Amino acid sequence: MRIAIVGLKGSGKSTIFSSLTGMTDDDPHDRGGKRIGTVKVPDERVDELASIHKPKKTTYAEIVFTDQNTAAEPSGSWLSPAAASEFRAADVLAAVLRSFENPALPEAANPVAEFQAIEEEFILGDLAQVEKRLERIDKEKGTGREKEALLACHAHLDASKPLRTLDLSENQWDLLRGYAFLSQKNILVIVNTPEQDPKFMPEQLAPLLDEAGSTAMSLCGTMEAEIAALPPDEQTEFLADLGVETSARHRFIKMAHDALNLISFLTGGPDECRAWSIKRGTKAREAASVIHSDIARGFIRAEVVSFEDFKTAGGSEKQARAAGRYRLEGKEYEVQDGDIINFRFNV
Ligand SMILES: Nc1nc2c(ncn2[C@@H]2O[C@H](COP(=O)(O)OP(=O)(O)OP(=O)(O)O)[C@@H](O)[C@H]2O)c(=O)[nH]1
Ligand SMILES: [Mg+2]
Repeated sequence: MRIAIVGLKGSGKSTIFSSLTGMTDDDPHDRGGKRIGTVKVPDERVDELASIHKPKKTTYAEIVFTDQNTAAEPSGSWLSPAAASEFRAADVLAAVLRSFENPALPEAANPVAEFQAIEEEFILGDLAQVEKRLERIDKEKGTGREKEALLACHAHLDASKPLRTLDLSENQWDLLRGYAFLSQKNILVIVNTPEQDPKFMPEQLAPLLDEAGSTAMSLCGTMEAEIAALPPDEQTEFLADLGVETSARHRFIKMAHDALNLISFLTGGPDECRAWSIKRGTKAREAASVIHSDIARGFIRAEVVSFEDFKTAGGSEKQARAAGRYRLEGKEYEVQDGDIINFRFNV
């Protein structure tokens, strides 16, 4: 899953990026100054599966964070065309709101106003895109259904609402997929707090988040970036001083999984044991496409055993089979958290 860090200038995006990835400023940036950091999603089931199969490779589900370098932008805008196209490519956005005083900035901290400003920019950008398309759409044939969906988007955006709260059918969203609207993406909020009050959460934010279909956590970027750069065994003590139980990364992963309704399915064998993140409710064929589009295209059946059943059968495929724990499921099967799946396909 790709998560783009967004937020106004100087809100602490790069600091938050470091606290989540453990990377420091000295780590390499790409040519545009953008940084990319990959973190593993810890999963005990993958560990157990690997201890049984002893595979050549063990792979956890991953989150890839990106941080744009606003300073490298001639315009200095946090939402330059280059940044916007990076954000469009992300699955989810993480918005950093400044609630510490930054001496380099004229404005006092106002995290609520920052959230509103970010939403507004996304809504206006999407609105412009929709209007531009609507101006031309009548010249093309066979675009009736797309136009209908775009008009619904237009009315929603025109009322200053983000597209993620618009109720369209799955088919309609499919027609609009190519636009990669920014206000349609799930947005997770990180309140970047001052050192004196690391758990600060502005009260007025809750109703706005509710309305926007979003969730927030507080995180003191500067302190947690320092902690994240320490060896793991030294981190616990410093986190306890901050009054938090687990690292920024763990807390963020937990929030993302809860807010986005993510689950994992597993694949295991002598070559590789691996976890894959999907949304709850994903059907078997779509889950297969997360591994490879060929497996989805040539999908025949999913051979499924739950992790619990597999464990109960002594972690032995043979015993689990003998006990009738393996099921053959079709493409419409709704994958469950912890399913161990072997896809049968034909291409
Ligand atoms: N007190 C305090 N300062 C912070 C915190 N997070 C970031 N800062 C400071 O705020 C300043 C800006 O932080 P950055 O992480 O560079 O902010 P940014 O959003 O990446 O900035 P641009 O990329 O220029 O938009 C730096 O001086 C940080 O040290 C925090 O949690 N508390
Ligand atoms: Mg930055």
